Amino acid sequence: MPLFHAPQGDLTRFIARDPYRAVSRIADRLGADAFRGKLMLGDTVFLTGHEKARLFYSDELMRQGAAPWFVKQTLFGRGGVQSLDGDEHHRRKALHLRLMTRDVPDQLADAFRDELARLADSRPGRIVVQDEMARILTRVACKWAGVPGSHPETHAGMLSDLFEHAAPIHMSFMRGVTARRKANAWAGDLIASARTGNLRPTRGSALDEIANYRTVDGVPLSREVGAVELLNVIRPVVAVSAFLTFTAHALATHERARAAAEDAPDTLVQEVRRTAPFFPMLAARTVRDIEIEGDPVAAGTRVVLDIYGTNRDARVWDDPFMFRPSRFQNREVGPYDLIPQGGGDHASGHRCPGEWITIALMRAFTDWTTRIDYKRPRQDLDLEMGTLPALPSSRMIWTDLRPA
Ligand code: MYR
Repeated sequence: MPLFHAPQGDLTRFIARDPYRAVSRIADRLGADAFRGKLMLGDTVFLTGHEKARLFYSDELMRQGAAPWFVKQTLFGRGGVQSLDGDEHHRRKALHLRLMTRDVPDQLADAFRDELARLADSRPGRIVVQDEMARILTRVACKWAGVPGSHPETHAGMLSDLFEHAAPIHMSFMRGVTARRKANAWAGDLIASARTGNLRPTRGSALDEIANYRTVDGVPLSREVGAVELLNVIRPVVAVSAFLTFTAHALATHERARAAAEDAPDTLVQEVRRTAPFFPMLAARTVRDIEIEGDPVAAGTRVVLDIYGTNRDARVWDDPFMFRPSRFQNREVGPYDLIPQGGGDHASGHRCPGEWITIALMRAFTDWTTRIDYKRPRQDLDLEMGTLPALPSSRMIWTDLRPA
């Protein structure tokens, strides 16, 4: 049977208004987990659910030329690992995996725990969780990446703008574009200084490894691509602040979250990752003419995978719209079931190499919340579903923070 066509015509505005729920809403209406539609005037196949996630990560799809134009101007920049395929992707991905795995998640979590303890000891009268965590994580990420300077947190706003204003759905998109220009200049200077010897980053740090990296052709990365890759290491750590804000939001809105923070913190971390409106969807292109549901799809067609909807696939998750950390107790999670940071394999595919770092930082934050006292003044807890990421309106305000 041919793929259904979305009835709405070009879906760009529909998706821009409700980026997390639009694809699964159409899929539900059509009763299908794959359908055709137009996106930014181009023919597109939309996929949702764990079975179609498996297809999305097959070798019939590639990333080159798939990312929408705007993420190159903001979130990802140009020429980084996200846009590569084949041998150079493999080599660049191995670099990122080297930088982000082994004992790195634990190291970062330890540094983060120290910072959180200091924050509680300073007994701040009021914090905005999103902004405070972005500052702390910028400090942690820059130190670990070998970036010199005693106050790296001054870059937190610039780094946050890269992911908070990544898409042209609001006027504030220009903040994302400006941040990319400034961040590339900042990181490009660091790469250049590490190469000339003006800076001597710790051996094996991200700055050292990226400055000295050689492509499959044996040449160094250009200054701009080096900057993009250094930012690809630092920015996602700062972006974990959004997951921490979603954790604070869950604690404010679900009794089950508060119980799990005490008794089974790992399950809370996973349920927040499953439910948080963090990254809405991913894009790829077909490598060759293929068939989806028996319907021919031409080579080069854009294919979009719905992350938000896949994490709520009722064939995988009971009561998928319920917030229930206990669903993760004694549960094996398949590579396409829970994909807030991409699916499939970390080494060979495009799954985020920072996933373990995210989990370790969220776990440290969750534990910390059980050892502090704080008040939550009246505030607007609604998630702003029309923004990316869809943070709570208040960004989570806490007052009277102190050790318990
Ligand atoms: C990272 O820094 O790589 C992770 C940041 C995640 C931010 C999530 C929100 C931005 C999504 C905008 C792009 C949408 C692409 C279809």
